[in-house]
Amino acid sequence: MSDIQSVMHENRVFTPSADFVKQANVSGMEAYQALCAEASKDYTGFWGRLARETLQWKKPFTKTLDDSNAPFYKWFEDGELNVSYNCLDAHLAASADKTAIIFEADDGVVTKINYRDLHARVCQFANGLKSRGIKKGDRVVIYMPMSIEAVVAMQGCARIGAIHSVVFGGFSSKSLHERITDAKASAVITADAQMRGGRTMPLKPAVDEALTLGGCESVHTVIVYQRAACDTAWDASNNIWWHDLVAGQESVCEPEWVGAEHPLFILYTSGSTGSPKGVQHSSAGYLLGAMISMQWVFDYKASDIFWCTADVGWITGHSYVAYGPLAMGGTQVIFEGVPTYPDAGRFWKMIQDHKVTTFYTAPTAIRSLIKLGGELPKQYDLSSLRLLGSVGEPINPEAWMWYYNTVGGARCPIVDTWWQTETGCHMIAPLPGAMPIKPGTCTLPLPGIMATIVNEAGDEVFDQHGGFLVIKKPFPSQIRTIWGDPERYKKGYFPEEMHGAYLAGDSAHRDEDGYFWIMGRIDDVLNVSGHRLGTMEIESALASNPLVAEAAIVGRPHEIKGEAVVAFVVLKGARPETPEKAREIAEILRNWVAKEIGPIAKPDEIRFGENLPKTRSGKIMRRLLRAIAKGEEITQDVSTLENPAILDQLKNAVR
Ligand code: 6R9
Repeated sequence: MSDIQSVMHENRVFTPSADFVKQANVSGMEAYQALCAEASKDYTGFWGRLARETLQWKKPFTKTLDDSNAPFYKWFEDGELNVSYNCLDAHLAASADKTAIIFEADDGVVTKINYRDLHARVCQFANGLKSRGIKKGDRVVIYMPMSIEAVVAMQGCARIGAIHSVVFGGFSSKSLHERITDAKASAVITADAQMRGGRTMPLKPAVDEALTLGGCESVHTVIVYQRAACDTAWDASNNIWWHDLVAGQESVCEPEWVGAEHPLFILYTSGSTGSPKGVQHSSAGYLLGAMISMQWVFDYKASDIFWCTADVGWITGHSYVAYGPLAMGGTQVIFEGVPTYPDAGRFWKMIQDHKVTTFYTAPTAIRSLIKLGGELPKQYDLSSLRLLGSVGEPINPEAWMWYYNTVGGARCPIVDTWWQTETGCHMIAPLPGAMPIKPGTCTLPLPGIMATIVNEAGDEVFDQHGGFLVIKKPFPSQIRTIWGDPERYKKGYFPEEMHGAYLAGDSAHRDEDGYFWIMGRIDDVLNVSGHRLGTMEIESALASNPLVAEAAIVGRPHEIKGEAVVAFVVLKGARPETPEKAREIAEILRNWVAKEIGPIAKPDEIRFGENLPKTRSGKIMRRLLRAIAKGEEITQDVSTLENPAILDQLKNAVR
């Protein structure tokens, strides 16, 4: 990017208000710096202190970090605890009556459950699991809709030391099968159906089908939660209704005390190549990360009403739905449905109705809600909000400004949180009462997270050209291994050139304040005529044009330039009706990008769609866009796609 001016120079800086700073858990930049200094001075002492102060231990640990077999790190290894105890029992003495979960169903029906009742339900369910012979170390696949029961299922596994692996309800039977067999699961927990956008979508048939695909002999139990009154095929040899499983079970269940390193869960995530990787997380280190980030980044207070919109099928739904908020003893909203049903005001109405204070969602949700109703938030009372969060991909400054002004009333700091399935919790994110924020940057690493940027040789670079994002030292919440494939873990995340640092797979650069700007996955960086271009930079340039709602950039091999830039664009208004009109707007946008970044970044091709192909977790599926850009037939699995029809529209678009 040597001679291209990055568009990610942001002059707008938002300093936290004096009131926010005053009440913040980490109050002021000096307080943040003091924590960083403590971590630099005595790294293991710092994490040891936090682990002692934050978690409740059955047996205290004596050694903080064992790095003798790096990169297979062990934290707090001889300590014993139980994650479900920390999330539930820990609050019973002081706040048994406090609401733990406010559940809003797709149809708007609201159910609240307090800590006492949630504890009892988790215990009953855990006893139910035990009654089926499920025990410590067994793997349990959870394939459920967003519900109180999904959280009960996860917590119930944690209570008996079973290792859960949640599979997002939008995955196909084939993906489910892949995960069940890789994890050699003993049981599957599912529901008859899920409700989304007013529709009943059966879930159990996918489980039934997965189990017929072979290699699932390990599964001896399928537990089915009844969500809808729909016909459900039944195999009496191993199927059991959730309500029958828990009927008559005791509402107390002594937790299984496990070692700090006992795997809490496996969560499958896609790598750049090959089959999905089973990211294995620990018990203590993982929970510490979830809790400490709740305190630091979400500035968690006992009075908060916290709402993270992520599905429990993703890491965000693990750390900031199933574990973090409960471990803090907080009240949280869980939502079954979709943001556009019955209309695009649903999120805003829910914030108003439940008096949400902390709202955490993804840029893609924000952008689509801007497109569907940029003025809608104004119709609701959003004055309960005090903090906003963003996760999943870089947030372009235009969407950031709208989120800040229209949703947050120019009053709420935005925490743009960079992290990954593998890191377990936030890594680079503002501590909102400490650092000034700027649209588009996730700012600075959390205290004790030694993130930096290096070149191909693993040497640190501090300039604005950027390089690979790495984390130099091990940290408690990190991935422990890839389930069943330690070699892949070692090779993929700790390649030799990185001298022992964790390679995140993202590229980034730092600005003059040392703030990190994520440029995209390493494989999303284009090389056009020898110039390195972040796809995100071009996307951001396009999105800053008043005509554009959303844009995605991919590379296509090009004879002369190495790679050509292909843009997929969603306009704010309707899609251009005629080829002439499409070409005219494309030319305007090409010139716009030339002006914003430089002629080198001008898209060679622009295709207009009504939307972009997205997973149900909201990530743009760039690999599909790459196939379309290359004119290839799409042979990949598209079962996780929210909107498959969009592919044909983009394939046939004029360019
Ligand atoms: C939490 C989560 C991880 C990848 C990560 C990066 C992208 C996530 C981001 C972000 C820029 C942010 N990513 N948060 N990029 N700014 N605030 O999303 O985990 O599904 O494993 O994805 O998502 O590319 O490497 P996961």
